[in-house]
Amino acid sequence: MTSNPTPTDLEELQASALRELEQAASSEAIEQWRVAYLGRRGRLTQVLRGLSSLAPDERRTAGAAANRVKAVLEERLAGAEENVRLGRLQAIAEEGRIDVTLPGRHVPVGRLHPTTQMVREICDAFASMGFQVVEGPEVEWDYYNFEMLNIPKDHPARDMWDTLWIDHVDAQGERPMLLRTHTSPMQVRTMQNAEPPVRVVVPGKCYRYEATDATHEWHFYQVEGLAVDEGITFADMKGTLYEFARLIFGSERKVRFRVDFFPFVEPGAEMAIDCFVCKGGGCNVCKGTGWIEILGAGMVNPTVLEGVGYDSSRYTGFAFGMGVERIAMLKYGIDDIRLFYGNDLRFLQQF
Ligand code: FA5
Repeated sequence: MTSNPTPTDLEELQASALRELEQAASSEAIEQWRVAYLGRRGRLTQVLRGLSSLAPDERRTAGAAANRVKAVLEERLAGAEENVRLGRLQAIAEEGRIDVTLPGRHVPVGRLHPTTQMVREICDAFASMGFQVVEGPEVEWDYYNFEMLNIPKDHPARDMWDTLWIDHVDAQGERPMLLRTHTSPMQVRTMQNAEPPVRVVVPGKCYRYEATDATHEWHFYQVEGLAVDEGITFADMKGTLYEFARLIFGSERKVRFRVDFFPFVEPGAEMAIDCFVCKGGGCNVCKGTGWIEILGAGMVNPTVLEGVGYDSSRYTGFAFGMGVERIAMLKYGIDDIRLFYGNDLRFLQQF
């Protein structure tokens, strides 16, 4: 059928083409069919080429008929390609089908680290008494960590805090930068930035160049407290800390204050609670004494107040500092501080 196609020839060509297309189930088969009929050497293309040898009248009629066939074939080709595409999508959907009747998969939910929980509990207790929560830098200047806290260079009191120094040397050849050994530098920073009345608690991480054991870590958390105003007395400090101990350890707790020394307070004290395991009778937890020390405290030293520009004849205040992990150990009966940072889920999941 290279020339002179009759209408019957074209009808047959169309019929056989459509029959074959119906059998073509894959995109490869469809492509083969396209090449066989509509490709450059395809059967219909040849018919169209043959038209040029016809007389003009015949060419017009046969040409129109052949173009109609071409349009039909092209349309059905597009339809067949679309069907294959839809079939493929359907298969993918079937494969990834969601069975809504299956039981759900367990999604493990994280929780706050016990230290974080304890920090929040302690801060909440003081917030309920009107203290504001503030935070400060862990990399600190010697100036704030020691000097402004009434601990000048070469003072023996510096030995109370084994310090990790930062490798930064100033013009005098000294190392003025360190990892803060306590949260007390925030007493100074807070007072420098505010006029009394001041009531803040400062949770944060501290570092010490210390060998670790069951009660000592080289990094641990403290919560600092500071209250400065006109007329604040030692009795205010005792009342505040007593209330704190009862909020954290229960309303039955008794509290004991004994004298202690910190250069930035005068007088200084340590506070202990009666042992909640033996109720004061003496046991392992309290090492037979009936009391457990929980924090250092005292009236802010007038030297520190004057250092930040406060008038120490007008203002007085108290400050305190406690170890967060130690409080959590007491509260939950944990016997080794190293458990907090051992990354052992069996320990952490208990909180
Ligand atoms: C201080 O650090 C003072 N800044 C506290 C203070 C503040 C006193 C304000 C007066 C006024 P001390 O070195 O005792 O004091 O530490 C306070 C608490 O931090 C300790 O009672 C303990 O609970 C905790 N602590 C100290 N060293 C470690 C350590 N290596 N590991 C874990 N906790 C520690």
